[in-house]
Amino acid sequence: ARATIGLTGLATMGRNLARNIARNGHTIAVHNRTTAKMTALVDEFGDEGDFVGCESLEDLVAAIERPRAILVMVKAGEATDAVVDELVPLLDEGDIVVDAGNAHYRDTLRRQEALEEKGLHFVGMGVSGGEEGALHGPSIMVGGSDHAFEVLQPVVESIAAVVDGTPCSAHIGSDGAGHFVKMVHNGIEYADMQLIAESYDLLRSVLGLEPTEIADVFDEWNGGDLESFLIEMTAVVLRHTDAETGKPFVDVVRDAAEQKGTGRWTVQDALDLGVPITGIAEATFARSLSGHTEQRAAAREVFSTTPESADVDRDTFVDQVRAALYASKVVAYAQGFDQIAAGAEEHGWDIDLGEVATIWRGGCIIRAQFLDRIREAYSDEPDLTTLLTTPYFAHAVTDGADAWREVVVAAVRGGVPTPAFSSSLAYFDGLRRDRLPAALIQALRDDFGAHTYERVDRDGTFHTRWAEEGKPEEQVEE
Ligand code: 2AM
Repeated sequence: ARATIGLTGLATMGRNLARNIARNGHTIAVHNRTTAKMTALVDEFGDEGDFVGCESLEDLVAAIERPRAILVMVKAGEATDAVVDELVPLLDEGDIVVDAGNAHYRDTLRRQEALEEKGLHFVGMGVSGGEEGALHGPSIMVGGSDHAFEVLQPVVESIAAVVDGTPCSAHIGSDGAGHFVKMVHNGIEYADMQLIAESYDLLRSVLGLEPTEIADVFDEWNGGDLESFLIEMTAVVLRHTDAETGKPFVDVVRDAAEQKGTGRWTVQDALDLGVPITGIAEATFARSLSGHTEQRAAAREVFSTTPESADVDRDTFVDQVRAALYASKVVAYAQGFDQIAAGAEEHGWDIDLGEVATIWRGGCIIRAQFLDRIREAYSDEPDLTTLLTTPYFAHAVTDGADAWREVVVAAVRGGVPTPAFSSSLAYFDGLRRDRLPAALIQALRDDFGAHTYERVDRDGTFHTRWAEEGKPEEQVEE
């Protein structure tokens, strides 16, 4: 046995991770169900590092030093279970099986429990950054035992992206914590992209700008607080011309957004936890709406509209959209971090939220300057109630509030749908309101369902029996 680590499943992500590991000086044993993919990797990239090609899982297991660490990079779901089941009888106590795919964290919880019973360690490793990240340095969220993390740490830290000398990898917590945080990361990515898409739509529909002009706006934004991978990429995509037609690329792409499911998982989980992640939820629903092409065609026929461009000053409006985008982004992240905090509480994970922000600064799709501000906020105050009220973000939201309203008004008036902008503003207004109409909802619930209510002026739980014929109204304490 001479390999430090093993990996089975050499599709694009697996192959790139294996190359990244080898390039960083670790001897890696590689295996794939279809052997040709393994030999192709070794033939093509063998000179990048020290690969041990293995034709069977038995060979793979035999090639790795103990305690063994084996990355499983097969399709999420049944394939992962099948491979784990095949591996388990070949392993020895203390060995570590790592699922570095996009598993649902509940599957990770289940698998961890099953392997723990057999004296093995199961790690759910969230890897963000797509194919490029996997090869050049992803953001890595590890969920598993301390022992497993200690064994994996040298490899994980050497392959992760690095920002300011700090690797973008961390031991998030036990069992499903890594995949959970990766899930919320993807949810935030949905919100980020939806906010960018709404900004683009407003600049195009309200101001009548061309995609290349909007690309210039995004480039400019990328020089400020909004600096991030996604803003930068938006400029690149908007400037791109379709080779076939010569049209702006964005105009030849069918406008039905797809999803692999992590946004949906995030929303489902937030509903269970009772955390209002309105930005992520609206982003997910906006993708669903775009995909309902038959309903859209039917609605277009009956309610045909062309969004009206408004008579607004270009520079003023561009800056208002920037402020609205930033304020809405602050809300989306505050909500996402709330969900992580709630998940940690629910599952008993000791998650360091500042560390989560730190390891998202590089490698992953939502990498951004902005995350440094979140990191600072949590290092100043680890038990923060909401990111919104920390000085830096409070300032951004308060400063941008007027612009935010102007943009939402312009959108509503012009018939440009901005669900993420609007719902984020509603969330902000909801949080800061002195009295919410929830009081009326409680009163109604007590009226029709005897669900009881509390009073503002004294403790206790009450129910009001409303006056009936011959009987006066009566409040009873429950
Ligand atoms: P393959 O090359 O033999 O198809 C992505 O599909 C990766 O997961 C591929 O490496 C694929 O192997 C592997 N994979 C999918 N289902 C699998 C299974 N049931 N057992 C083993 N590997 C599987």
